[in-house]
Amino acid sequence: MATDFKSIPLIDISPLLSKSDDSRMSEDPGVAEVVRQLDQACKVAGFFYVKGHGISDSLIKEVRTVSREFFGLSYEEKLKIKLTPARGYRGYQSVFEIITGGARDKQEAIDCYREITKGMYGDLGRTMEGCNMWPRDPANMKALMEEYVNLCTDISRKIMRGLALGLGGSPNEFDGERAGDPFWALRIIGYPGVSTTNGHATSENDIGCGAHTDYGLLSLINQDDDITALQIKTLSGEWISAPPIPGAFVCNIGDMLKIWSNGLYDSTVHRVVNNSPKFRVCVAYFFEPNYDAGVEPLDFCVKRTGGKKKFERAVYGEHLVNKVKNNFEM
Ligand SMILES: O=C(O)CCC(=O)C(=O)O
Ligand SMILES: [Fe+2]
Repeated sequence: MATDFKSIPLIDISPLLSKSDDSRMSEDPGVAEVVRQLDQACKVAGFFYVKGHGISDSLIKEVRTVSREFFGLSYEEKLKIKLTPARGYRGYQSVFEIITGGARDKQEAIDCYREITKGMYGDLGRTMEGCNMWPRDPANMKALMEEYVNLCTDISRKIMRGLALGLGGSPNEFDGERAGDPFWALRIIGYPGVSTTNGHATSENDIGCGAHTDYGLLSLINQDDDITALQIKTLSGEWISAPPIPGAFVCNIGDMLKIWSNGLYDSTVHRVVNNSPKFRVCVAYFFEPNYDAGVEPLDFCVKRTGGKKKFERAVYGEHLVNKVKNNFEM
């Protein structure tokens, strides 16, 4: 559970990344310090910034620039890659088509997921089967985003090793059947500014993304450098802003890590309100469990939390499908 934190810690993860393929990583003092900071951040806020992640500033910016170019296309052009259930809920949705917690969001977005071929997960996978939808223009968008996803997956896997150590497990706790083949998601999001309407009347304090927790394990948020719009809820109900730190990701933990850790780490509620006149771009990468992973409190986490499982077992793919089916107005 998030406490009454006042700011979000910034963590340099470079010592962790350089050692995370070493089976004796936990003995390294640099790794131990990163683990201590990650653990503290997850217990206090459920949110942290990371720097020293190795993705270049220029790639981070280009990902947003190309996204902005896409959102600048005509509505007709964007609709050519429209999200539909038949396409496995992959593709573009326009402003106010996306629903969080029952209310419409002032955002447009392209949703992508790890691709699932027909029959790969049987009935469990059917809803999400499909290929990602990329526009003809900008021509480099597909290749750029695929490169970006690979890099984010690699960093996330390594941060998860740090979190596994923080929880008191072995570094490889989330490899293999749990999240060795992560069902990652990428949401490329545009939030219209106040009165830049895209055909809709909009006003101040319109919610860009309603209050929610993320579904999976770890999210990496790449947000515009010049607009503060992401807000995080503290225990007493106060909203704290997560202003952009150029070159750094905002990271937060999701519902599945809450279950696996038996609540040692919680998924913190957050929302987005773009009260600037400018159009805000955010590219959010989500590192998730394997699609068919069964998620239940890990034994060593149960021991550390009084010996009782606080959460029921969930199957990640079921949890996701449940959420996705309620998120769109089709
Ligand atoms: O736009 C942002 O900063 C965050 C978006 C978000 O929380 C989400 O898509 O889950
Ligand atoms: Fe989120």
